[in-house]
Amino acid sequence: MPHDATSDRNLPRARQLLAGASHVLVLTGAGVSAESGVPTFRGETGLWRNYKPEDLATPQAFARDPVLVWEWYAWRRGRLAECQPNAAHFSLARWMASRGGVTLVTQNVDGLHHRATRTVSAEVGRALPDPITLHGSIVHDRCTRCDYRAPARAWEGAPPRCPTCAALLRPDVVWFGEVLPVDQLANAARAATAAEVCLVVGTSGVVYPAAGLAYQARSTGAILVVVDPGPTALDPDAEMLLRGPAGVILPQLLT
Ligand code: BJW
Ligand code: ZN
Repeated sequence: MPHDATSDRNLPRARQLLAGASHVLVLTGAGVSAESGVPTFRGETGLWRNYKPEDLATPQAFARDPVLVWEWYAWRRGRLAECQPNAAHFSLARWMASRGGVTLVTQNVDGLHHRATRTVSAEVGRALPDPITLHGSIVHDRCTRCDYRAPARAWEGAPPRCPTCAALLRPDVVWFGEVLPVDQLANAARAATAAEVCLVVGTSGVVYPAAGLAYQARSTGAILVVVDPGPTALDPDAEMLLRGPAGVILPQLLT
């Protein structure tokens, strides 16, 4: 995919900014996994049977029609099973292994950052910190009644039920109108406040409170750098736009 010429001009400056920053917040969204084959939410590829995520990723949708919502998640889990972390996930993980002071916060539920981090941890022979996950994990289930949580198991026919209390299971993700995991959000907010540079990659920047972290970082002095092939809601506040796919831009930026 071609990218904007301004990216080429901005890249050396952005690289310098990052190298000089002792605290960096990296905030990622669905776009970072697009080149792995994971559909984004708000692009053409994000649509499933003509439903928007706002129609399905809510507790109300699940209460109304758990079969429909489970079918969506089963479809997505099936696609994800074929996907691997891409050059963007790996260059981020390797960059984090090469320096301190970087906090990786993701809205993604696909676990691809974790997988890249684990691979790079094995390469460098030490455990790198896990990314902060704001919206949960699609590869885990949890109970709608008790505190059962476990890796997702395949199911056929009726939606799965809790082995402990027999209530309906649900994907372990955060839906619209639900609160984000308190510790993860607090740690992300702390990193936003400390950041000298906030690098935002592959998010439309329309879902809160995640998008608010970029504004929070900026309001406490961070320089905002956005990497995305398309326009995002954060662009007007960004000091630097790097237009292009994350899998192309990040390996050049994070060296
Ligand atoms: C590439 C690329 C390539 C393409 N390389 N880039 C304040 C103001 C207004 C509203 C609210 C507010 N505070 C709270 C709200 C309500 C709501 C909200 O934000 N609504 C807005 C939509 C208006 N937020 C919530 O309800 C949150 N809860 C909460 O705040 O609790 C307290 C509260 C409740 C109620 C009222 C008030 C307070 C919860 C949000 C949960 C979001 N959940 C989802 C689903 C997760 C589970 C699942 O996966 O099924 O999270 S929705 C979906 O959107 C998912 C994503 O993480 C999230 C963000 O999407 P993302 O990552 O930005 O993807 P896209 O598709 O939008 O963008 C992709 C980008 O990639 C594009 O820019 C492309 O150009 C780019 N791209 N290829 C790089 N190769
Ligand atoms: Zn249960």
